Amino acid sequence: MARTTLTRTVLAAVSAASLFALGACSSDAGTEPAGGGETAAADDGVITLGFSQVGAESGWRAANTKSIQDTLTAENGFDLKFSDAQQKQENQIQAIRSYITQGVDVIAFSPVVETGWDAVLQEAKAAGIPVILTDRAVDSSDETLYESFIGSDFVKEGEMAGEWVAEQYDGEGYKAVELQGTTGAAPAIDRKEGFASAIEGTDIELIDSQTGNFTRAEGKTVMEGFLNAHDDIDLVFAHNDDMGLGAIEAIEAAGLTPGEDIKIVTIDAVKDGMQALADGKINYIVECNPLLGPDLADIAKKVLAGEEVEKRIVVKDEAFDQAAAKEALPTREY
Ligand code: GZL
Ligand code: ZN
Repeated sequence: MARTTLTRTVLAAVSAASLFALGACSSDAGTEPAGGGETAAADDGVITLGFSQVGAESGWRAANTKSIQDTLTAENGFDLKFSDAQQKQENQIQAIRSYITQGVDVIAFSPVVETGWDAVLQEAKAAGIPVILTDRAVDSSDETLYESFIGSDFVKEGEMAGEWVAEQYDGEGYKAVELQGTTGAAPAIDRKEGFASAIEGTDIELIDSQTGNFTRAEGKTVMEGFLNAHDDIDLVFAHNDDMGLGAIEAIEAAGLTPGEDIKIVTIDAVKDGMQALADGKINYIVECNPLLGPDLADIAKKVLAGEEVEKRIVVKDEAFDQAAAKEALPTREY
């Protein structure tokens, strides 16, 4: 009795071992090449992409996150690892380091601010993991630290807003205030620069400018401060719709009519902003397209296939006045 049992157990062990050995040798037969980071994805066909998102601070960011999560799906060949940094650079650096440790195939992120990335990007490069920038830029002078940057031209967006303001209001001695985006963020730095250059030479005077950190709540608080400090504000330039919507709340609470007593110009063109524009509470919005998922998926696949990719992919932006907003609203994707 014992013998039979013993025999069966040994046989089972032997066959399992030989199966294992077979398995191992067939993989030595070269079906699984040594494969560094780049080629690993090609083998099992799945691209593991680690994404560090700025946060969830605005309607634009929510639409941007949705575009990335809706596109980088399993059926589209991706295993997406996604983290939200609550607008803190140290959380993004931590997330990128964790993706390096996990050995993902590619890292992508939207840098909350422009500076302070060289060290962690050097670590990704040393680990042989390619990096793709989406939405916001970094100020690294070493362009080998990332494969491509997909995002809008923020200086141009600021210029488009300023040019419309100059066209509409030059010659009326307008006093303007500015709600800036997150301090140190590429869109905040560049939109400010673009707007200022476009109103140069007009009689429009920027009498105050402060960060509202791209959020509705902070935009409202800063606008309340502006209204307390100045009784001659004619126009608000907000770096995004959400801060503009906060400014509307403050202006209405002060008994004034937004879009008339105080004109409002913003950037993003998300649904809530476009609704306020159609309702006449905002006067002009420059679009900043958040639907970057498809471009990111395309660039990631090309990078891992070893194909050349463009260093800079500029996303096209439109602009809307009140009539155009009424037209566009029914079919807006975000
Ligand atoms: C712009 C993006 C900005 C949006 C804001 O591409 O980085 O961040 O304009 C968002 O709404 O918070
Ligand atoms: Zn810059």
